[in-house]
Amino acid sequence: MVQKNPQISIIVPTYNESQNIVNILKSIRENVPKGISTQTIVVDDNSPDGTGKIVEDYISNIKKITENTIDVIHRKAKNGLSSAILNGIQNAKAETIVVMDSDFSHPPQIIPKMIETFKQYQCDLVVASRYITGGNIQGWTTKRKLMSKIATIIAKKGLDVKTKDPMSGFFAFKKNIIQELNFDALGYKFLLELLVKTKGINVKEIPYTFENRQFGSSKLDSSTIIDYFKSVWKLYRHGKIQATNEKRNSVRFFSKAARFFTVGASGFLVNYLVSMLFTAGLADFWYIHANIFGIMASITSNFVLNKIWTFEDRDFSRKKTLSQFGKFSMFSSLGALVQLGMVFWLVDSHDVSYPLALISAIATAAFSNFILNKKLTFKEKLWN
Ligand SMILES: Nc1nc2c(ncn2[C@@H]2O[C@H](COP(=O)(O)OP(=O)(O)O)[C@@H](O)[C@H]2O)c(=O)[nH]1
Ligand SMILES: [Mg+2]
Repeated sequence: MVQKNPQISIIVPTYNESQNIVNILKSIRENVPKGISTQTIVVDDNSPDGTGKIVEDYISNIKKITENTIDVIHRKAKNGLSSAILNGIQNAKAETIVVMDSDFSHPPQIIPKMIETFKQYQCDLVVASRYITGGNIQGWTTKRKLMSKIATIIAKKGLDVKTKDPMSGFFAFKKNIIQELNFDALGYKFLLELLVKTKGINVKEIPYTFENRQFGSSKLDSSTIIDYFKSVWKLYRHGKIQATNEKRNSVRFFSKAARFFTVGASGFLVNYLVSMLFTAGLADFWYIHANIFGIMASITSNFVLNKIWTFEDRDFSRKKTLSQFGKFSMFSSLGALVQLGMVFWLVDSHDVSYPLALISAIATAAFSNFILNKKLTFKEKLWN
């Protein structure tokens, strides 16, 4: 007989949850509406307190109900909550996946409401939310509440996430929305990565009260917090890259050219200020010497701004940066020569007025400098 896939897969990651796991499995079973088939997947990271074994024993002792199965994934070591969730997802057979903690902070009574919400709103993702009307947190210290709030604000502002509780660990989604996505699964916050990496999905939040655990202890520690910042940074970069990829090549080309010219203009100012400073301010240099400092300062500031802003290259490893700076300075000097030569040639042999000759020469030198630096200094393709 061919086994039909369950309707819902429920992923329950555990690390040292020996006092909670059996009760939560029972409670999940009791709360899922009758007639809905489930696959509960416990993902245990070789808990020293024997959680994995407890689940195995529980599975072999309970009466088998084919509509409600329990699987357990034993991982070798504590590899983090997000990656445990991802592992669970990879083993989920159902189209609808619920993710929840095993310590009763996420009340299983909400699961039927999640199922109802999918039906009612035809949505792709249901988030059980602490931060919408009707939602609440009980039993957390003020410090922990504050940490959660700050992390939420960082996520919402920094990553432009609209969901009110993007840090929720209690959510459900349709499997098809994660097709073709690659997850870093770093740290604690799988939902946040899901929200950032999916596009145009229909998200619905439903309120619930998070209650701090009665048994066992929290696994959140300083490394979790560091992982959080790492993952926000990664997701931020991800968003940036996506946004640039979406723009048409021509738009990107000209916006970079515009940045390059803006930097060039700022170089004039740096050049002027530094030259003045060395003749009249800091020191009393001969004006030609002062101007050499001015030129050097402007080439350096132009280089740094173009590297960081125009070409968005944040790799400051010493060898690479020095070689880029060498090329950049060379092209800048070359540009100056081209400019001089062209002005001379236009004014002298073609009777072009000096202002017009100067503008054409500056434009030509700046544009060729842009092309040379794009291709050879920052090693970008010309047209993207
Ligand atoms: N498999 C696995 N589960 C984890 C890991 N870290 C936390 N968990 C589980 O994830 C859930 C939430 O963790 P918890 O310590 O309660 O975090 P808190 O509620 O934010 O204090 C619990 O069910 C934990 O057992 C991990 O590294 N691996
Ligand atoms: Mg907890």
